[in-house]
Amino acid sequence: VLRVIDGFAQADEDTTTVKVVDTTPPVVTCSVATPDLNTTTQTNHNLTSVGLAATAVDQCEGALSTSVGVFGDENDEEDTGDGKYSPDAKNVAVGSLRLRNERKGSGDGRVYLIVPQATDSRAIGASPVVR
Ligand SMILES: [Ca+2]
Ligand SMILES: [Ca+2]
Ligand SMILES: [Ca+2]
Repeated sequence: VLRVIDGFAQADEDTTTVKVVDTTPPVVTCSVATPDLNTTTQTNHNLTSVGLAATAVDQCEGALSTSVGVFGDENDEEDTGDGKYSPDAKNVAVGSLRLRNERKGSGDGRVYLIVPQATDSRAIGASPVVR
């Protein structure tokens, strides 16, 4: 009900429809417990849990589920110098993500890019970045 009151305190009522348009993307926050695999173990080609945590909250829709994308700056299929190990990312999801602890012997070190993403019903995504 829409109530209108004029300057003489006379009121009238009518019904109206208020349309709520969600233009705010969900807010995604994330962290990794083990940002540097080298400090915990040698580059032994093991898949190591990095302790990825991420939450997504939308103003209109509340908590949303978060999907995860992983990218590396070295070719997964390439021989690192002492063998070929693939895939370099397993259990790709919040909480369970494991990354292969390796680097190309002749390279400058490997950097993984982890991109958690959440999308609300208006398909607005958010993608912060953790390395
Ligand atoms: Ca939204
Ligand atoms: Ca590999
Ligand atoms: Ca590199």
